[in-house]
Formats: sequence, C-alpha cells, structure tokens
Amino acid sequence: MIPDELIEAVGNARHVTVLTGAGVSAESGVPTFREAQSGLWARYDPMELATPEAFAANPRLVWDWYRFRRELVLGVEPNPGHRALVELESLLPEFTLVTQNVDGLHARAGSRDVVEFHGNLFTDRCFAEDKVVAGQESTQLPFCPDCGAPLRPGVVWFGESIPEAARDRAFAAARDCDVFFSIGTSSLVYPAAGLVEVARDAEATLVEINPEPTEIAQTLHYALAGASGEVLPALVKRLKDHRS
Ligand code: BJW
Repeated sequence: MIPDELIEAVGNARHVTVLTGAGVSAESGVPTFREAQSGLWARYDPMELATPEAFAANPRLVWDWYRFRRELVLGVEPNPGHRALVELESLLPEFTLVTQNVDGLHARAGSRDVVEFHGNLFTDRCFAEDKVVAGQESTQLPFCPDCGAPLRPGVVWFGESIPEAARDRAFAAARDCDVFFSIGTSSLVYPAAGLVEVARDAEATLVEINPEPTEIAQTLHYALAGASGEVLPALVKRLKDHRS
C-alpha cells in the first residue's frame, strides 16, 4: 500500500512539511468540518456559523456552538495518526507541521511546534481589536476586559486573514521542503489549499493521505487511500525498518 519509492523519498528528505485537516482528528471522535453535524447542531451548516457575519448577527448562537465543540474536544484523546506524526518528526532532520485544525490535538499528542493556520479553539480574541485576550469560561457572552467589546473564539473565520506569523511559516515551509504531505483535508479552503501548489513549484514530492481521494489527488505523486490513523503508523514503521 505504501510504495518503497515513497519511503526512500521520506527517508532521504532534508525537510518534510505536513499539512493536516479535520480528517486527522476524525478517529478521535471530532467530526470533520464538511460532514453533517449531529444532535443539537444537525440543522446548522458549519460554513454559515464560522463567519464574522454570523457572530455579529447572533453571538450567542455562535458561542454556544464553540462551547459545545470545546467540551467535545476536551472529552477526546489524540489518536494513532497524531502520535505517528510526533514520531515522524523525531526521525527527520527538519519537519514542519502545519494544521488547519483548531482542536489542539497535535500538541496534546506531543508535537512540539505546531503552526496553527486557522487559530485555536481554546483562545478568545477581542472582536473589535483582534487581539488575543485571556478568556474566562462563562455561560454569558464574554467581553474584552480592556475595551468592553465582545470576545469571540480565537479561530479564523471565512473572509478573515490567516495570522501573519502562521501564514509566513507555512508558506516558507512549503517552499523549502522536499516532501509535502496533505493529510485529512478536503483541500477546498484557501489559502491553506494553495500550500501544495507552492510545494509543487519547489519540486517537492507531493503525497495525500485520505480515505476519499480529493479532487487534487490525481495531480500528486502519491495518493494513499486510507485513514490517517492507520496509514501514518504504517508509514513510520516502514521508515524505521528501512533505516535499520
Ligand atoms: C480523513 C479521515 C481519516 C475523514 N483520515 N482523512 C481562493 C479561491 C476561492 C476562495 C478563496 C480563495 N482565497 C480565499 C477564499 C475564500 C475562503 C475559501 O477558501 N473559501 C472556499 C470554501 C472556496 N477563504 C477564506 O476566507 C480564508 N481567508 C482568506 O483567504 O482571507 C483573505 C481573503 C478573504 C476573502 C476573499 C479572498 C481573500 C479563511 C479561511 C478560514 C477557514 N476557517 C475554517 C473554520 C475554522 C474555525 C472552526 O473550526 O470553527 O477552518 S472553515 C473549515 O475548513 C475549517 C477547516 O480548518 C477548513 C478546512 O477543512 P478541512 O480540514 O479540509 O476539513 P473537511 O471537513 O473539509 O475535510 C475533511 C477531510 O478529511 C475529507 O477529505 C475526508 O475525506 C477526510 N477524512 N476521515 C484521513 N480518518
């Protein structure tokens, strides 16, 4: 299932860059962004809740959704895919992990330096001044202690810019790598979906891991059709066998 040539390419790589998406957390029990929501949230489309317009129109609804998700994530654990990425990092000279996920599960698994492209579910930001503020858990609508404006979750919504430091690091890592992995993402949301094109221009080996090959799969060097919690541990094992 994993070709020898790919193991050689990863084994000989100077710098590997990995982009992860919601699929990597699916096996922990965190629903992906584009699968239908269940229970209380079944009638809401995440694409319509994750916008500044939705927050301005109904902050209570949007906060209820994010508080529900905070609780959900606090009740789950990193899975073998997250843990395999920690091990992969330790086997390579240079490794950059960029995630679109806001759930913090890579860090909880032990990844030391995660580029959080779409922010973090557990931080709060001031809706007026856009700065991160120490949030306080509350059932009320939280307000900025400095200016009194509403606080909002510290994530990146549609139509908003990617935090500059994360964007710069992610694009530099895509430009600099010799193997680029796109794992558990539908590759539909930009600018994250543009990283693979930057890596292509840099002549990196391009790899996707996804049980449902995406629209870009055919344009990549390798599309490994499977769950990240199965394919990544197998890849790490093959890499270690190859080295011994
Ligand atoms: C498994 C699995 C298993 C299942 N193992 N895999 C250029 C062209 C067109 C549009 C744009 C463009 N540039 C910008 C835009 C607009 C917009 C955009 O991209 N829209 C598209 C929908 C077309 N982008 C933006 O607005 C961005 N801002 C920006 O560019 O600012 C400047 C600008 C603004 C306006 C116009 C032009 C420029 C910001 C994007 C922010 C995205 N934010 C969200 C919400 C975060 C907060 C939250 O979580 O609530 O980020 S949206 C959502 O999508 C979330 C995710 O990080 C992101 C990506 O989703 P992901 O991770 O790919 O998840 P899914 O669910 O889509 O896919 C899961 C995959 O896993 C599937 O493929 C499964 O098969 C797979 N899977 N089980 C492995 N076990």
